[in-house]
Amino acid sequence: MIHSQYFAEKAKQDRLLEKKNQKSDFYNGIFDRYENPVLTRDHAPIHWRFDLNEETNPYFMERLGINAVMNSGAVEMDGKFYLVARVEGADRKSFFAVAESESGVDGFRFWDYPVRLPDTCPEETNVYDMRLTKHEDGYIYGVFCSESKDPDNADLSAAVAEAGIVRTKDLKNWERLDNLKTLQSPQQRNVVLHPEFVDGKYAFYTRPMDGFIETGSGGGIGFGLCDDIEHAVIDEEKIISRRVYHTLTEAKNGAGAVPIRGKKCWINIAHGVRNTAAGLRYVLYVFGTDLNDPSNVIAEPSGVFLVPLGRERVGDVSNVVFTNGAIARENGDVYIYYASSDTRMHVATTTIDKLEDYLYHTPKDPLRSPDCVKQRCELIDKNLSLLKKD
Ligand code: BGC
Ligand code: BMA
Repeated sequence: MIHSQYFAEKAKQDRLLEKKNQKSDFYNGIFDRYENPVLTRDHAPIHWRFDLNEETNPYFMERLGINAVMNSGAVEMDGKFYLVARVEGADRKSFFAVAESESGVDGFRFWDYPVRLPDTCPEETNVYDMRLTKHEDGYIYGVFCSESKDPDNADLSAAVAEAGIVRTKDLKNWERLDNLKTLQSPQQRNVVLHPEFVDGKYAFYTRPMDGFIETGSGGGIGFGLCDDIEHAVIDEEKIISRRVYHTLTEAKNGAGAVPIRGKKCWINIAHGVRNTAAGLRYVLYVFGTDLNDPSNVIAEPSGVFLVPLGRERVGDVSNVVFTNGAIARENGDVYIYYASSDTRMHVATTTIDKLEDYLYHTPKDPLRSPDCVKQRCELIDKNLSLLKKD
């Protein structure tokens, strides 16, 4: 017998899943935010969490809780929006699960089962943050962080982060390939596969790091090529978006969503991290690279693109926004999926034209307060003389 409480919980969840989402009154002209998150722990199917049988679960207790739904890869297939979310169980282990929606801003529903990733690395303990790349070779690749305990370090928390690689055509059957090897860097997180061949090779954005948390000598977002995607090895990583003192990338930065092909450049939405008394603060920033050479940064607007605001500021890891997926449609509309505070998923919408206007017409960071004031006064001068004329 199904426990009667199931029907009450199911009705509550159906109301949540049917809730329409609307643009909020936030305005910056660059993107729109929405009132509600698009995926939360409350979106996780009830049959993932509870034993529905009254005999074996008389109190209708949650047996395998879900703690958070965050950092999701995103892809469009046959006109529908798909997220491969990082779902974190009550046991702190993350796994991947597909949720689909018709509108891209509401109605996301998880499939009945999570992704059953081929289990090829016995030492792998946790997996998270998958980037989905629709590659011109015809596959959808998933590149994610594969984390294992560091066997050579006595510290219980010491871990090793590598980039795992899977591929699929339908988000249902996943083939696992070798983890990425980067000869210059012992650890990798935030690795992204570029959607097109570059010089006939597979191109990856990397994030060289010396240790598990500290990037150490790792100077920023790297770029490297490899011949064989089934046994991917990158000999050389070139740093394309650097960490810079007293900017939003000072502590570390990493590639985020798979770059979007614009009219003038590749649009890269990445994250930057700075250290504060309250811990690491993660924000999003955007840069543009050459359409013919994605390792060459040609547009670098100053400052943050999207920061945690209001309710987004608080969660399991507060003061964090993180993106690892965006969808650009044929008509130029862009849906940026971002998580707040390692807890829930949101969407921001914009267009390729707006992103390129932002990239090319936002002034560059002059890097020093006096120069920033000069830059702002130029804007004020221009505006005040226009206001006087009118
Ligand atoms: C967590 C990630 C986090 C990373 C670095 C991992 O163990 O699962 O969410 O980004 O550590 O702090
Ligand atoms: C990491 C990322 C994310 C996470 C962030 C903040 O380094 O890989 O998984 O959102 O830290 O905790």
